[in-house]
Amino acid sequence: MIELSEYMLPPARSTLAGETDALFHFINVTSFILLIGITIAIVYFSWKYRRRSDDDVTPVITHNSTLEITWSVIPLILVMIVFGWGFTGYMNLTTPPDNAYEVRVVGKSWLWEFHYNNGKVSVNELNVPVDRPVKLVMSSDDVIHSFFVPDFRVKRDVLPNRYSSLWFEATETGESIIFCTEYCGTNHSQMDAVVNVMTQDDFETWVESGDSVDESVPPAERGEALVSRNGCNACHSADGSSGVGPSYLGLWESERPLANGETVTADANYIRESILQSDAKIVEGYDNVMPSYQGVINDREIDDIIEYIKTLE
Ligand code: HEC
Ligand SMILES: [Cu+2]
Repeated sequence: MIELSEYMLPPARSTLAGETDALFHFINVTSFILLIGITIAIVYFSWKYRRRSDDDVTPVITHNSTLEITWSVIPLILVMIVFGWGFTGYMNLTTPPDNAYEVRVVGKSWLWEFHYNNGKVSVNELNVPVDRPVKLVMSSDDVIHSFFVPDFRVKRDVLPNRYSSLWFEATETGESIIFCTEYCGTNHSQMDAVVNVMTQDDFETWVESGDSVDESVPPAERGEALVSRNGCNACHSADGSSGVGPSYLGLWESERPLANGETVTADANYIRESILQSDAKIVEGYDNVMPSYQGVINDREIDDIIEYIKTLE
């Protein structure tokens, strides 16, 4: 079975992945055996009972109880096995252990926010401890998204106005990919993130660390890193090309035409407002799709982002 998994599936990196894979292989292998058996029977019987002469007459057969019971009971048993196995697997996947570490997940078009229990927030990077159950409590700020980690074999829809949850326990450290698997608009295909599984100690250190600023790095460079870490680049470019959102190139202190006909100067306050209350002023020609970063990006970080935008003239 392990060989089969390696051939057909991504690596299994959670405690329940093995069970899910085993059921998947059971269904595949039994279907394959039945396919071969039935095909051989069809070919053999067509040959054995072929018409040999013109006065070959098919005998009248009303029924054959043994045969009928056999072909009803065998599939019934198979279906019951698959049902029982699938149901216990489903229950295990939907019932997180009591000691699970909880992380709040917010899906937004088109990024993932992760809120930890001490107020720490990360964007598009979920950090979790290895060998410890983690429960995700998820909701969406806009449309339906879906949270999928192939390596963990977990997937669940993320809905607006309602919580959904899933849990997993990672079995090895390293990175795995998170996909959004519910088509959610223009940049859906870029709505991916990573789960970074760390040792318990590394995780404690990371989650306890304040958002300390590395003073040795110039502010504009920190800003550039922030813009990439917070998923801004999915919609904004630094080279003048416009994507879902306008480019940062030449933005600083330029006159911005707004959708309501007014014009504003792109100063520090305007950029700050654009990040925290993205729907306050909409740039003409663009849709109001930028998520709000209120509670995700703090003032120090906004300063750094502004310094970065200033360099793009
Ligand atoms: C989902 C796409 C998306 C993401 C992600 C996004 N933005 Fe935006 N942003 C937009 C769109 C669209 C506009 C123009 C409409 C508007 O004003 O809301 C915009 C407008 C802006 C503006 C005003 C720009 C101008 O030309 O006047 C700034 C500044 C800005 N975004 C910064 C950011 C930063 C910083 C981030 C990351 C922390 C970010 N955006 C993430 C889509 C996005
Ligand atoms: Cu999505």
